[in-house]
Amino acid sequence: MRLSAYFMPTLKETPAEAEIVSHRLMLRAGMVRQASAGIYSWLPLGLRVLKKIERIVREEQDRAGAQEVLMPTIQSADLWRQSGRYDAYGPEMLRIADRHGRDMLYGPTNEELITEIFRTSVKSYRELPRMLYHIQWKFRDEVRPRFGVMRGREFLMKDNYSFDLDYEGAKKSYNKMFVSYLRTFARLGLQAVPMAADTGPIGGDLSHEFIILADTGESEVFCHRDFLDFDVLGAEVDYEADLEPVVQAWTRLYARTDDKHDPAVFEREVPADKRVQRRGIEVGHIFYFGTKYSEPLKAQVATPGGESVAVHMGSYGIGVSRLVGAVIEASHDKDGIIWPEAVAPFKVGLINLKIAAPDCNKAGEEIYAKLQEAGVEVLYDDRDERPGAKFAGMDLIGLPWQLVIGPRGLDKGVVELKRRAGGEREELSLEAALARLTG
Ligand code: 5CA
Repeated sequence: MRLSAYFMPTLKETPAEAEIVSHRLMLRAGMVRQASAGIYSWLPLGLRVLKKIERIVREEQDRAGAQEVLMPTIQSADLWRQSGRYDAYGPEMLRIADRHGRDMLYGPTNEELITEIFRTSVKSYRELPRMLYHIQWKFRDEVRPRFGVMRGREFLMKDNYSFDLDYEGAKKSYNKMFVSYLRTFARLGLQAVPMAADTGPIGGDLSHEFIILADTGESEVFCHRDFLDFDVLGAEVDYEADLEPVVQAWTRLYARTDDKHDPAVFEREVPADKRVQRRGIEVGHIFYFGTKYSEPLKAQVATPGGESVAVHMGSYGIGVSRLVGAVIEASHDKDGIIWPEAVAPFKVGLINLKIAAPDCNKAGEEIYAKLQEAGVEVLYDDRDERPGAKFAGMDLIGLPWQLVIGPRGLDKGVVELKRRAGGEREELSLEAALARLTG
């Protein structure tokens, strides 16, 4: 993509309304525009990141054996009346009437609808287990939408729902999601800590929030260092195997947010050299809720003995749009965003310092073409602008690599390669630079 033709309306000034760094940087980098409170339009640069996150989330759901569906944003109120949540949900739910005066709503979540789909389709234990997920926009009329896409009113969520014959089965599904979440966040370049969460009236110990660590995160996190040292992606995962020992190994380690942190327990359970205190952001939530929806909505299957029983369910959410902000909170510096390679909108920013000079122009076009041929996602700054503005702009949007072509380097036969994350610069031949970026 040529920057001269790219729709990326960056801002020079820091927008006054943005309270946190990710919100400021997303606005300044031209990733999103606020449409109304807590509701955003995604511009090309932001949308590329959202799509990359979505793709990784999808791949890991598929890998764990979940199947993708797509449910609508608008739902009928009827099912929510049956589950009892139409009244319970309160003013967070956006209620709409259609032209016939029928009560509709913009879905804040999809337990009811997926349970209905399941109820009318599955009759026997033989068809279990099942995990069905979708990636869809939700609406929650939050009292105080803030922090940009981190707490929006309209936001993109991956929600998965598991269906099993009994608690033991549901626990297996839960464990699969637990492990797949660790993999998902690691692939996004994030450090995630699973944190036991309230299960409410259902009880049990099957609810975890996944908190990613970011110095600017909303909540204080206390945890065991082993959470951070474990190489999640290095470990082979067999989703058909018994994952209970893996999940046990993680859940017995201490991890609490400040509201549940007990210093005495922390000191008793975690050796001094393993104690970590950081800040974090909730990006995922997994939850076993048994027959809470299958009972009232009558989602039953026949057991091997011929008896009819309500299925045991769980739901598993990831805040896909929140993650865009969360990644920035976890990875930025004073100059701008530092994208982990897996979610970067482009891998390379190609900076041409002197577009007007014929040799620079020729070299720029050549490198741009070669990178594209090699399938490298590259944003080519081919504008006639001051070098300072080009460098600052590239640092702001945070692409992992910057490749700089200038007249002085070309005379010596070299280009400069800069890694955004550490700031290291290296002069090398064009061939060597290409080999590095395409390798
Ligand atoms: N149905 C269950 C899980 S499938 C559910 O809705 N869980 S949740 O309420 O915890 O939401 C799942 C995830 O969505 C959260 O972990 C968070 O990452 C994201 N999320 C929730 N509310 C918002 C919001 N207002 N803005 C952005 N992301 C949100």
